[in-house]
Amino acid sequence: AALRDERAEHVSPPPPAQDGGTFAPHAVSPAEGLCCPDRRIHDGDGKAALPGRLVRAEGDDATGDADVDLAYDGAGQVFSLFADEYGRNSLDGAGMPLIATVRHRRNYNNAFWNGDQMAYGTGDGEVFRTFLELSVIGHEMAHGVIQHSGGLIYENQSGALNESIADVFGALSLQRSLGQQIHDADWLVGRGILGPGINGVALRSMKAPGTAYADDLLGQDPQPWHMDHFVTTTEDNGGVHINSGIPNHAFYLFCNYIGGKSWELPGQVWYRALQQLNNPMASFQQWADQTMDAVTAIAGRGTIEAVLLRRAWKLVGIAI
Ligand code: ASN
Ligand code: ZN
Repeated sequence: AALRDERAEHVSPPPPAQDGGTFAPHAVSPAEGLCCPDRRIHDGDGKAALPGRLVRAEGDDATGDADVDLAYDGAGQVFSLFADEYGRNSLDGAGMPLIATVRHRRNYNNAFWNGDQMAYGTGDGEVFRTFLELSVIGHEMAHGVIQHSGGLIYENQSGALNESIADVFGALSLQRSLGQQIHDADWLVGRGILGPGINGVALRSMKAPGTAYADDLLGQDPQPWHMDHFVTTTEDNGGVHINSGIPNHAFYLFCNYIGGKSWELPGQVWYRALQQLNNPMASFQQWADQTMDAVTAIAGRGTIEAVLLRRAWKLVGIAI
C-alpha cells in the first residue's frame, strides 16, 4: 500500500489512571484528525475532455494499468507528505478529493494543474516518454496547495516562486518516499521522463540549474542559479520555469548546509513561509524574507539554521 497510516505511532497511549481514575490530557499529534486521501483517477482516453472516465477511486484495487496506478500511488505519497509532515488535509486543507486524469490528449508533452485537478499527457515518445513520475506528480499537486494558500500570480517573479515551490514539494515527495538523505538525493525534477530524442537526465536540476539537458530539439536547459543571470523575457509568463532555478537553488543550498531529511526542517520552513506569505505578487526578496521569518519561528533567532538560510540566499544573490 502506498499509504501507511503512521498516525497511530505518534499518538501516545492514555496515561495510567491517577487517583480517582482521572486521565491527564495526552499530547495531540499535529496530524491527528487527518486521515485519508480521496483519490479519483480518470482515463482521458487520449481526448481533451476533463476529467474523463473514472477508472480507479479511493480504496479500489490496483488496475494493472501502469499509468493509472502510478497516478494513484503518487497522489497518495504527496497527500501523505502534506498530511503527516505539515498537518495539511489535502490540497485545500479541507480534504478535497485528489482528481487526476492520465492519457490527457494524444502525444501531449506536458502535465498540469488546471485549478481543480491534475492532468498528465503520455508524451510523444520522442521528447517525453511519460509524466507519471513522483516529483512531477508532487509538483502539479503543489500548485494546488499554493493556489489554496493565498496563491502566487503566475508571471514574473511571483510566478517563478510558484514554480519553484512546486518543484520543492515535488522533490520532497520523491525524497521522502525513498527515505533519502539530503546528501544522497539527486535533486532532479522529472528524472527519466525525457524521451529517447533528448540528450538529458531530467526536466530540471535544483542542485545544478541549467544542466538537466542540452539538446538540438529542446536547446540547453535555460535555468540560472544566481540573480546575476536572471532572465528577463515575455515568454513562459515571464520565464516562470526559467527563473525558478534561483529559489530552487537557494532551497537546495539550505538543505545541503543543514543535512538530514529535506522534508523535515527545510520543508517545514518552506511550508510555513507559504502559509504566512500574504502576498500573491511576492518578489524573490519578499519570499526570502518570509522564509527567514519562518526559520526564526521554527528554530529561533540567531540559530545555526537561520544563519545557514541567510547564507543560502546570499549565494544566489539575495541578501536578507
Ligand atoms: N508542467 C507545467 C507546470 O506545471 C505546465 C504549465 O506550464 N502550466 O508548470
Ligand atoms: Zn508548474
